[in-house]
Amino acid sequence: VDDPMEPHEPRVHPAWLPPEAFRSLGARRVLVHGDGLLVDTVLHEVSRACARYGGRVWHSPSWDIDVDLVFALRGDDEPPSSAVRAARSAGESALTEIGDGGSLGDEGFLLARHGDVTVVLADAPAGLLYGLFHVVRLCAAAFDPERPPERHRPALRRRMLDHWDNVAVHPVMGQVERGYAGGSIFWRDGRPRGDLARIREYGRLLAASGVNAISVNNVNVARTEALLLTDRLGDVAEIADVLRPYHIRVHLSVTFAAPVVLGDLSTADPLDEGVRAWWAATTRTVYDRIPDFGGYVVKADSEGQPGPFTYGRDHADGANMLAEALAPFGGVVHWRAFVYNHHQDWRDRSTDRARAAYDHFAPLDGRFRTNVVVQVKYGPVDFQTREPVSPVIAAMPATRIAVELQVTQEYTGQQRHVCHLGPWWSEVLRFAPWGPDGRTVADVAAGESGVGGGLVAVANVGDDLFWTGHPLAQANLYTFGRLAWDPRRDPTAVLDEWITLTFPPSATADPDLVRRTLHEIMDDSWRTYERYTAPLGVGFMVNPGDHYGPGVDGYEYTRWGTYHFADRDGVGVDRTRASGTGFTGQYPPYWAQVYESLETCPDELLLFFHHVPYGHVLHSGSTVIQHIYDTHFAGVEEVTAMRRRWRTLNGMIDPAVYERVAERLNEQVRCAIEWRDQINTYFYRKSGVPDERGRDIH
Ligand code: BDP
Repeated sequence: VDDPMEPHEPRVHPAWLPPEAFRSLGARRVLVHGDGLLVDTVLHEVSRACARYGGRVWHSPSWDIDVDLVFALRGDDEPPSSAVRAARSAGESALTEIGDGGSLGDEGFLLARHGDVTVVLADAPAGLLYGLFHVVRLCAAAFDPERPPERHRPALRRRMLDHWDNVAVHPVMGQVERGYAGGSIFWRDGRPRGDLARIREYGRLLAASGVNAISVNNVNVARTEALLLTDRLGDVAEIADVLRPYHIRVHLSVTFAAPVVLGDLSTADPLDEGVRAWWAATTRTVYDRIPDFGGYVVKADSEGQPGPFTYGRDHADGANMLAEALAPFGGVVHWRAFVYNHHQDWRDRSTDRARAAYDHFAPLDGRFRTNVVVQVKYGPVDFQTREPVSPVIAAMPATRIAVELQVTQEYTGQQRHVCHLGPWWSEVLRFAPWGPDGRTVADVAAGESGVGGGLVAVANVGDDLFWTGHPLAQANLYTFGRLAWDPRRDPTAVLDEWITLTFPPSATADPDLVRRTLHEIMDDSWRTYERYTAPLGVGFMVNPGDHYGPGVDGYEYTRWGTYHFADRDGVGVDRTRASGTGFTGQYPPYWAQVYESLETCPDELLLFFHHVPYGHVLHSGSTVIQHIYDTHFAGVEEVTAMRRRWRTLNGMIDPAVYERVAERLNEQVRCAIEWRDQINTYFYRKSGVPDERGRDIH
């Protein structure tokens, strides 16, 4: 309990990086050369593994020793130990061999073998930390004499998680908005939760997946949360102190109305001198307390949050004012592009929520300061299971863009369903908005010469015993970090890493069975989820409010937007230029054309872009209505198979994990059947077209 490095709550089940994951470091002789907070973290991690598995560690020794593993910073100093000198010079030649003698960057590292020694070399301490976790991931392979040298650098500079955690319990949203893993690990009932060991453990998990920034409160900022910026800043500083040893910078969601709410000013007008001075002074105080503070996250003029519109100003005016306050300290504003009219008249067919972010933001390109990041949800609507990529991502070449994903499974089964999102995110990140040979979404997030806005995701962690409610939902968190580090990674390979780290072979009775079974259950689980829920990209057929379970017409006649337009003849939203809302015209020409035409629009997005008759024949050869029936039956069968497979792991893994997943799979089967029956029945009744295979639909 006294050692903050030891998970002190036996009630918390390990996520990735249980102690067994460090077994390959056992019985090794390790040398760490370098100084500073992050180097201390490396030392501490290695010492802990050595204490458990019988190795030894030296910190910058001044004598010669034989070692198996060296962590060293590059530098001009003459280290007394020949082991360090040898490691450095071997590292330099390896870099030349790779064809890149240049910089490893702030966070990159080199892994190379030199004789019997494994060398991790970095320009900066963070590189050593990431190098350590890489060695752990590789297990014995890191010590393979034949292993060729490898250089690793993150593709994206900022890899960030946004916690939608409320400090006080919100009457509707609870402690964590869209949280499916219990309460917040940061806050409880209006105060800090005070469990710093847990936060530190969380930081460690995040660092091992590559995350380097975190925002600690909800984007919907109520008064208690607003106070984090001023009166309660100490609470934020405490979190920052705990996460700093894992190279994680803390950001804060702030309310645009802060000068009024907290500062007793009569206005929050971004062009008002008094308001600017208030933000400048407040921000200075923040940096006095937290020198490496990351910056602000802002949801403005969106779903009822205050913003610059009140004063006749636009998003650029608002964002630039905050950016000006942060600039002297190197901070950034993440200004969210999630802006749309949530008071629509559903009878008015000319409004289209999908258009809104582009209509608001694209005209502002070029007006944002360089430390503004416009944070864009991956799709034009709202974190659905399937959407096209947001056209905003390609529309603002002169703006730093961050792409926002949702790790918390609001619309993808709420951590009661297995839904591994890696393949979906990978599709989004590899999507090339200007056409197949052009730059990808990941390239935009990386930016020219690395100054892009990065990748952000809404977090899925809470104070739950398994961190994420569904133990298998941890894989989404891990995968997010790894794809943010390298968006070209194969998501199945990333999942494989997570499986090995979470269920280390040494800790399971039959590691091959565990691995194979988890792949069978998880690899395609996002597509399975898609099959039994809303069809062909139409989205949003969920229960209003909590967004769980089928609610086919749940939103159809509400002010939040209209999503499927099903009638007796057909279904789907006409978003074409020719006859619909014109949304397709927001894409660069290649995709504008592909989506505009029924001939070329991909099946999985058909109903997002087109309103078609039920008998419309898809590229797959099936009609729309038959596709709906078939996929819904198939989805339920796949979920039933998942449950059957999971049962073969009984006795092979931690019984508590086994039971929790087993219980949730029962719910997933129940809910998938409910989805299947409601969707199939709804469309059968609307269309009157029977299932050509004569299955049971009423
Ligand atoms: C929606 C959520 C809502 C969030 C909003 C957002 O339902 O709780 O506040 O996104 O991103 O999907 O701000």
